[in-house]
Amino acid sequence: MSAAAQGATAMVAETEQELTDGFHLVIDALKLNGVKTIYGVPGIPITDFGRMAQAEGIRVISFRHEQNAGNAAAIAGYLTKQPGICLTVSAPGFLNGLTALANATTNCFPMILISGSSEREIVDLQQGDYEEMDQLAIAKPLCKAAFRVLHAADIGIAVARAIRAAVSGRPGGVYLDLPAKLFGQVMNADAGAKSLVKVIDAAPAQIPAPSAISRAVDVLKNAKRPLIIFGKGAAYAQADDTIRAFVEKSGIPFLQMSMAKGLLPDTHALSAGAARSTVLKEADVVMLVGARLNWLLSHGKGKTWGAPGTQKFVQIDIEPKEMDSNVEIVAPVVGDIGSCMSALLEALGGKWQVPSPEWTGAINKKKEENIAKMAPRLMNNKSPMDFHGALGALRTVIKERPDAILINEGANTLDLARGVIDMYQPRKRLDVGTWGVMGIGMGFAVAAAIETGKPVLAIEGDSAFGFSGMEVETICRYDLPVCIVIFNNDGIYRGTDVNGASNDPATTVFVKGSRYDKMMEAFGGIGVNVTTPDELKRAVDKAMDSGKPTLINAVIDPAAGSESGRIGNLNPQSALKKK
Ligand code: ADP
Ligand code: TPW
Ligand code: MG
Repeated sequence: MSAAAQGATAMVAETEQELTDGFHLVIDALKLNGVKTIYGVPGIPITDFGRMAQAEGIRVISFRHEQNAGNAAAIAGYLTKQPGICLTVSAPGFLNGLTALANATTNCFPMILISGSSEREIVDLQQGDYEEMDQLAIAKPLCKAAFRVLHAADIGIAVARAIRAAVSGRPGGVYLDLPAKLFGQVMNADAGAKSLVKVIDAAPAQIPAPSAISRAVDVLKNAKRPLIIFGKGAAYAQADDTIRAFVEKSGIPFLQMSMAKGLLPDTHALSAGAARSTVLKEADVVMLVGARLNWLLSHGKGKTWGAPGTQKFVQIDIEPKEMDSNVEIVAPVVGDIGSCMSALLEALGGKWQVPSPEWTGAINKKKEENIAKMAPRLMNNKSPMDFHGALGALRTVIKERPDAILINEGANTLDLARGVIDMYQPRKRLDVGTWGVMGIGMGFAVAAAIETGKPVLAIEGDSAFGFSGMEVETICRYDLPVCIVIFNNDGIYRGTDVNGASNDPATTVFVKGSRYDKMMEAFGGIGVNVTTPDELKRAVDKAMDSGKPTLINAVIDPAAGSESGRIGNLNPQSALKKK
């Protein structure tokens, strides 16, 4: 056959075959890998993508700002161990989503940020395209992996790589760059279907070395005053039963980092939460389980801890580079927490020696003292409320509704709620995490409601809420069972600052007597203003019984908080004062 005849045959074949395009290949690749929900904001070039995904049965949750969509995807990843998907437009939308991607990576939450991007040829020659930006280059240092797809035939492989990168090893954020042209590329539908990859065993178990296990057991066995610290990695791992069995069999007291609270009930007999400073100072062996020795644990040294050389650290983590990051780890155990804790549990065997009664006795005494000291503060019914009075009411709410998801951000509102509100079930407390970032509130609330179907209680500082507050419309639009309580103290930390230099307000204060509840009413949700703990409790109960979107403006004494909550010592000024 002549070349011309061959060409003609090919053309006939082409017109007869079924075609697919970039849009559908991305949707099919996500569906094939179990993606049920996409969080995003529409616009060029992904508006049709959202519509088509919706038509293909994926739930597409549209937000008012990409950062909130990104935070929603990130926490969906944390809750489900599947990468949460965030979808944005190019340049500015991408950048809005990037903060959430970086935050997800920092917190070890698996997520994939998918952004449309402009014409490569124009972007690379910097000729001024619509929303021009070299997004791939910008995303790279802020996530675990970043990929760009130029050919429709590569979409299947790209999505597979993105999923593996997000969930395997230490989980984190992945960026997937999809140029506008890709969506419109067509190819043979059969070949397209064959190009898709269903990822097998995306996060393979990582079994610890037997020698590492016996080394750790030796150290634990010889401890007089052992302590376990669980971090959010342990909660993420979903090895709840194994973890509980290990704690109860070993009898070792434990602390739970903020988002690990509830992995075991905070009221568990071995919880040393109410004796935190005592156990950190006095333990002779500390086993970290999915918790980094970062600033949240004073880097494992200094006055929070015992004298240098008096404490040994065992660490369980999936990331080998985490070992010795701040202090020497005498028994590193690298592997996934489920596998490591099972191996440790098995190795305990009969040769285990329960911590001395002096150690557990001393902890219990301290716990009782601290709990007794706190009790009257939590029962005060002052109006305007102080933090403790209001939190006393919310503490009871969670006790009565342990399966509700609690979201928490702010300064005083965060630090005090973390201490006061006991958690009873794993992965029920979601908060500002490793960076202490404000703005996670409404994104987390939306995803928590959607991914779990459980009622959500978001306890928000008035400043913290402002970072994502517009999403109350999203909560109303999707009619989600979210109850937001704003701790309204007229500002950041306190509402009492005065600017002595001009007529401008002080930098930390807001409009006095604001009524955030009216924001909710504007979108058809329920708004309530409360001034006493009793009113607060009643309003929250009603909201959670009804499942209706509700915002409660809880009036807090503007003078009740302290600067930076519990971390005022990190202010540069406080170092100057000390000198
Ligand atoms: P926290 O802030 O609660 O102290 P961090 O975020 O500092 O917790 O630490 C979480 C740690 O858990 C990270 O070092 C991460 O590598 C680790 N991690 C996450 N998932 C797993 C897992 N499945 N198995 C083992 N380690 C994990
Ligand atoms: C993205 C700095 C830490 S806490 C906080 C800010 C602005 C708000 C505290 O006020 P709030 O709480 O929420 O009213 P309360 O109860 O003490 O009055 N920008 C980002 N992240 C952080 N952490 C900040 C700024 C900050
Ligand atoms: Mg405030």
